[in-house]
This record gives sequence, structure tokens and C-alpha cells, in this order.
Amino acid sequence: MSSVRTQVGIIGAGPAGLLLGHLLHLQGIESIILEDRSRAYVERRVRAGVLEAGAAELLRESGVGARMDREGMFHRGIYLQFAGARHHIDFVDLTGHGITIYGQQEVVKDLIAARLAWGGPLLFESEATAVREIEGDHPVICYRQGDEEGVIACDVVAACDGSHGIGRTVLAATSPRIYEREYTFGWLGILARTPPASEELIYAYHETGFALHSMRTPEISRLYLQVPADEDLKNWPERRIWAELRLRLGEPGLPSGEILDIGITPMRSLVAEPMQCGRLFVLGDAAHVVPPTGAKGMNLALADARDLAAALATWYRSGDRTALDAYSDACLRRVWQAEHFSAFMTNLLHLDAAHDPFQHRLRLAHLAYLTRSRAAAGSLAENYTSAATGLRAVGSLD
Ligand code: FAS
Ligand code: PHB
Repeated sequence: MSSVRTQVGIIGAGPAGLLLGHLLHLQGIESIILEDRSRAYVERRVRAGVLEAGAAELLRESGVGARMDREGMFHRGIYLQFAGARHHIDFVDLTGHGITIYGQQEVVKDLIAARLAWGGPLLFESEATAVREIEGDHPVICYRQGDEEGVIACDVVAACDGSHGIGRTVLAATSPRIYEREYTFGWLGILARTPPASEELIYAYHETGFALHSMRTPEISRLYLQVPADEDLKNWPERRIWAELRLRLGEPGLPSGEILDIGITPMRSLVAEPMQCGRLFVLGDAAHVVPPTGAKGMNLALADARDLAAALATWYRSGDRTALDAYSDACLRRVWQAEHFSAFMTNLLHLDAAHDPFQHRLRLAHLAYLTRSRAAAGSLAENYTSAATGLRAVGSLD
């Protein structure tokens, strides 16, 4: 049994864990990151695609944004497609902020490369199996790497291990309040080698269901279709996927292409309160999950990492625990705003299970209102870009 010591033990090498480790390093604070999967797996996993301006700026300011600036795509806004027409919502005109399209796996690659470049401890294929003594001053993480068992003694444990990790389990033992909503539908997502049909994202509401046209590069499209939550991929041969995308997106000429990745993502909302207990701090999907309609998941994870890194830097520098004790409250204000917006966008753009005609007309009415009212469009833009509540509005490293 190997036993090592560090200041911050981090579980999970997703956006939250990797950025936390990076920001702590910039403050001279040691950490060890445990990641259950291989490097190849986490760098290949296709997930989110949208970075808010604050998140992009944070990556840039902390020295890991160079490739994002070269390869990321800046978008002024999004399109809403409904009732056979397409309408642009110009975020820059409405809020002064746009968004950057840059795949989550690219963010993960950049953060892993930065950590390995300075020799930061990052243990792949190492599963955290237990977290103990979180109520004391010396918590420990037990982990398994192959046949080896190990223990990491630390001052603080940061559970960044996603919605199925051990962090949520350990937190659950402290009787947090769990707020949860399951949706009756999910997203069938494909990554396809075909040029995007539009220069910006298209969110489409159609009487057969929701569709989203996103992208990763000028040659690679990322496309989603609303499907029943328990849908079987076998019911979706490629021909049917492309036909339904053309119909719902209003893009009869959408070219098909080689499908590079395909999967069905369930839709749910969840918040665990509080996001901390003693020396355990929980970040990202381990603490909160949002339906991806608002493009918030990765941005929330990065924002939690920024808040916790700033609070730990103050605590290590001066012993002042104020920000550390307020970590959960500070994050939850942002999280609940994002939960509300994600639920709003999900309910606005997806068919309900009953295909209720009254709800359908309410959706069309609100979509039409968004295209007529600068105030309504401004509220959507402010929430989508987090212009009022995002990274820039919380915490600071210095
Ligand atoms: P992550 O889940 O990214 O990372 C947690 C890491 O911890 C993983 O690498 C996992 O292997 C590791 N881990 C788990 N248990 C462990 C243990 N016991 N020991 C060690 N390591 C452990 N968001 C969007 O905004 N748009 C999208 O389109 C979108 N699509 C998604 C598709 C899927 C299939 C999923 C699951 C999520 C999607 N999300 C999307 C949300 C997603 O982007 C998350 O919000 C984001 O990954 C959260 O980042 P982290 O909190 O770092 O957690
Ligand atoms: C994506 O590009 O994967 C994406 C974009 C916007 C969303 C969800 C996913 O709301």
C-alpha cells in the first residue's frame, strides 16, 4: 500500500478537476489528480462544445487558451428555427458577449498537456475507492491503480468525479438536500464528418421534436435529436437520423457524412446542497447536473474550479477561511440560475411526452415573442452567455 501526501487531493480529470489542479499550481499549491479512465479515453470522450466568454477568458488568462484561440470558433449568437423560419439572436448586440465553440475534449487535452508539461501528478487508470476523515483536518483518499492500493493524505479533498463518481456518494452520507428532475426524453448525438450547414448553432423546435445543429471545426458537425429517454440506437439507422435532422432543422439539403461518434445522453437536472462538508468540496457534475440545452454543464464545472481555487489560495496564504466556508453558497447562486435557464430552454424547445397541443402553441407563442422583443431576447442572451452571472462575476484569483 503506497501512501503519499499532498495539499489538495483531486478526484477526476474532467474540466473541473483539471482546471482546479492547474489554477492551484499557478498559486504554488500542490495537488494530486486521480483519474479512473485512461488518458486516451478522457481525451477522446465527446461531450460539451460551448465556452462562455468568462470561461474562455479564464483559460486564456491562466495560460491554457492558445490552441482555443487558434482553433476555437467565435460565434456572435445562435439561431432559433421554428414554424418553418429561422431567426438570429445576436448575443453580442444584446449583451456585448459572444460564445466560443471549442470541444470539451479539446479543453481536457490542453489542461492535461499543461499539467504533464510541469510534471504535475496526474494518475490515470486510478480509481478513488473511498474518502475518509472529511470532518477532521487530515482527510484521506483511498485509491486503486491496477492491483495496487494507495492512500493520499491531504488537507482538502476536491471531488470532481462527475455524476456517477464517489464524491456524490460521500456527500450523500452527510445528508445533503438533493433536488432532482428526470426528463422523459434524451438526446441522440452524432459527431459527423460533414461541414456545418450554418455558421452558428441552430436550436430547432419542430412538431416531431427538438434538434440542435452544432459543430467542432469547419469540417466536423455535432448534431443532436430529441428521442425518448429509453430509446434504443437500433431504432435509428443513419438514413433515419439524417432525414429527421433535415426535417427538424429546416435543412433539406443537409449533407450526410461519416458518423465518427454516436450516443444517447439522458436528460436530467440535479443539485446537491451544500456542495461541501468539512474538508470535502464537490465540483461540477458531482454536485449539479443540467440538461445540455443551455450549454451550461462544462461552464459551471469551470466556474466551480475557479471559485474553489481562489478560496483555497486565500486560505493557504492568510488562514482566512471566509471564502472557503462560503464556497457552496457562492456556487449555488450561479448553479440555480443555470438550472433555471437550462430547464427553461429544455421546456421551450422539446416536445412533452403527451405532445400536448396547448403546450405546443405556448412554445410557439414564446418563440415568436423572443424574435419580436429585444427584452425577451436580451434575457435569453444574458443567460446563455452568463453575461451577468458567469465567471467574471465571481471570485478572483488575486
Ligand atoms: P466529468 O464527468 O467531465 O469528469 C469527471 C471525471 O472523473 C471523469 O473523467 C471520470 O472518469 C472521473 N471519475 C469518476 N469517478 C472516479 C473515481 N472514483 N476515481 C477517479 N476518477 C473518477 N454539457 C454541455 O454543456 N453540452 C453538452 O453537449 C453535453 N453533452 C454531454 C454528453 C454526455 C454523454 C455527458 C455525460 C455529459 C454531457 N454534458 C454536456 C455535460 C458535461 O459537459 C459535464 O457538464 C462536464 O463534463 C462536467 O465536468 P466535470 O464536473 O469535470 O465532470
Ligand atoms: C455542443 O456543441 O455539443 C452543444 C452546443 C450547445 C448545447 C449543447 C451541446 O446546448
